[in-house]
Amino acid sequence: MNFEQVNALNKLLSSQKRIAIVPHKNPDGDAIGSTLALSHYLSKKGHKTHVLAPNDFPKFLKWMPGAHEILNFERHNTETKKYIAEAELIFTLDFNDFGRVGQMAGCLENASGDFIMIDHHQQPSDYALITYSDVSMSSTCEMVYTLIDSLGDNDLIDKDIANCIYTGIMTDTGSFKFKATTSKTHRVVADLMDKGADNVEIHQWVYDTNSPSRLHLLGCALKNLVILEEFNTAYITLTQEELDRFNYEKGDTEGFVNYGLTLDNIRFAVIFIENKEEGIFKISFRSAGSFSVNEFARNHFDGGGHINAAGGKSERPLQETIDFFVSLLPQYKKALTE
Ligand SMILES: [Mn+2]
Repeated sequence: MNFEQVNALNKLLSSQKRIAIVPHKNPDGDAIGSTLALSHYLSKKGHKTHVLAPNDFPKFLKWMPGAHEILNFERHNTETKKYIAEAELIFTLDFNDFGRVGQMAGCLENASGDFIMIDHHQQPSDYALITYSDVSMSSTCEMVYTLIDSLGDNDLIDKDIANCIYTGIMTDTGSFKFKATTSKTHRVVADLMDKGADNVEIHQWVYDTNSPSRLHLLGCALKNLVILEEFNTAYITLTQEELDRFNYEKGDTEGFVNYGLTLDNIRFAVIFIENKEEGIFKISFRSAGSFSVNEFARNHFDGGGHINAAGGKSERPLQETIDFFVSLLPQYKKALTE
């Protein structure tokens, strides 16, 4: 955060405010962790806050302090709309475009409160009074830590806030191994541990609570893995029928895409997951090195994200989607194999 932003934010927060805090649709550990951490912090400062999510989030994040008070637009539609309409400040976290909140977009577009964006994705839209955007950050959670610290409130970070922030940093960095993990990230994490973050337990609560059917679904996904050696690329498909067969629950496919990258020489990993209800294939892209999956997703699959992690979608049937995807690879051969 720069000096002007800190000043502007301090001014906005100098009197008690009614504050809405919004993560992106299908919120992950960073989205839930950052919104809850910010909510706990702002309510400690005397504000009235609420986290309002576009839809539900995975079970493995429900242990987080405050998770059960989150309202979701799909299930608590009237309450959510009302709260956002009446909010004086609206923080949007871990996304930078109203296209990322699904059906909730209209609600945000019509809101009269001032927006504050905190986000680490590329190419932020211009909707906020304060845009705190930093693509070099490991996670939005690390940015929330930095924000609290910049406002001179490091002492207000308690165990609950530390646990929320730790979770988002851990999940967004692949447990501290992705490129955006800096020495500063580790210093932040060290401070969070000093403040009581349950580092060992958080890892277990998030990663070691698999159901047998999720592991079987993973088995199915790995069986479907296709390797395109020529392009150092691997992709996985999962159809709705397969998801149903293994009692798919929200969050079950989290992380599956990364298995492709664990193969020697594979630099580009993709997973295509059918969503019959929406009539689309949701796609996750991951890369190792300088190949930008953000650009790839933006250019061809109506999506975006970061250099090494992005998402997108396809409205074509599976085989057409795959054929189209494979047809794109020759033009990227140099970037994928050099
Ligand atoms: Mn994030």
